[in-house]
Amino acid sequence: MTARSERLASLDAGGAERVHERDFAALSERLEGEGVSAETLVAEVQRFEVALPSWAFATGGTRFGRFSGTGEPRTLREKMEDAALVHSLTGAAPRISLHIPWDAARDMDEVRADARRLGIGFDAVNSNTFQDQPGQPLSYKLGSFSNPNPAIRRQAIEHHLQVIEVGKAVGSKALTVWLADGSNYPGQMSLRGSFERVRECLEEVYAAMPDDWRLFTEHKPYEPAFYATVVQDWGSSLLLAQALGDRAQCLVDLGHHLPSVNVELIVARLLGAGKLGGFHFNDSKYGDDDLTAGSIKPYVLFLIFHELVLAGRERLPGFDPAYMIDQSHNLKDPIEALLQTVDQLQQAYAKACLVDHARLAEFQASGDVIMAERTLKQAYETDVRPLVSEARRRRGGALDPVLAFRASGYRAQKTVARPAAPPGGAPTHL
Ligand code: RM4
Ligand code: MN
Ligand code: MN
Repeated sequence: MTARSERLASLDAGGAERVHERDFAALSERLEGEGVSAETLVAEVQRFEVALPSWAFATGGTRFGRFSGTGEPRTLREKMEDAALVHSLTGAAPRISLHIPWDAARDMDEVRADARRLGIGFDAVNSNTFQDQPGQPLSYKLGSFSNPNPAIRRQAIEHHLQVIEVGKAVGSKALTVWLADGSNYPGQMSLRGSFERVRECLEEVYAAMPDDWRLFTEHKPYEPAFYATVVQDWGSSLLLAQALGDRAQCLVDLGHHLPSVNVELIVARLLGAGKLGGFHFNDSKYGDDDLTAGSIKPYVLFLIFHELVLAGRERLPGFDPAYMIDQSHNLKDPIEALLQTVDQLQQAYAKACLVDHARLAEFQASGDVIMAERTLKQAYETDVRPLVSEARRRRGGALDPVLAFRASGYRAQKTVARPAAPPGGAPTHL
């Protein structure tokens, strides 16, 4: 633990508040000295919101194994309870993103009533043609939208139409499509034909969406396809979004890039094209590792937010990114990992808000490389934790959500209330 959180942990609630207030006052004074209003920044951080993935509340796994924790949610209602808790502690995660059919429910009225009672809403709905479901007539083993068999493509389209119906029922405003389609060996699949078929199917899905919805296409370089993935990169994703129309945009999952790819540059390109739809936040060292956002490359996360804050301040046409988390919690308590993630995102966002854009533009124009870089570092190296804690507090959240969660006894209580699901019974992130 850092000194600050150690201090907060060792104090009673009143003591922690006092330490926080002192830290916040000191930071505010420092910022005011630099001509920055702490109040304005707190208000900006208070407006930051991110959606929680329903599939991240149970322990994830790898193809080698899964080591589940206790008290994990077994039903959509239980996942929504956990989501509501994350929102109450952070004040920044008011919506859950559903994955169909993992979250398919018989009674949508009940789902809506649960959400109302818990005070949460619904974000983008996600389709799934990367697995075969029990009783499904045709297999996606060799692709869904890209499959040369029209009956398989039809089945995949029908699935997406059902996902849209679920989304309509809960009040979603977007559909995220990630396809596992691809091939493992040269010659297995027509490289051009497969892409054309994906585009054609997506056109039909796009046409079926309500007018106020957006469609997000999500690229990924490899896995499960190990030779050629149909929507493998942001270029493919952009081609699709451009072919579909104004309400189709690209979703950037931070882990869906090969090592050393410049993700903030991709974000800038998509922003420039008016096609940046949103994010799946996570972090990675090697591939689609789905680790906690900011855990491996916090500076990259900041640089991405810098592009976003800049685009927002410049009022770039069509700028309305959907912020979502996509993580797999194999080792950490899923709720703790999500609390940590939201905090990391709030910090990266707050730091990006601190960048002096006017000075940066001057240094860029005069070719002062060092001072331009220092302008970014100046913001990045500011300890914004008191500011983020204050924003959380004003939205009814906790100063330190992870510590508050541990003190609450929630997991122990759920361990009793939610005995382990039978094997294969609990849908989860793979
Ligand atoms: C994929 C991709 C999708 C997510 C699935 C579970 O790798 O990131 O967004 O829906 O995992
Ligand atoms: Mn994703
Ligand atoms: Mn992924």
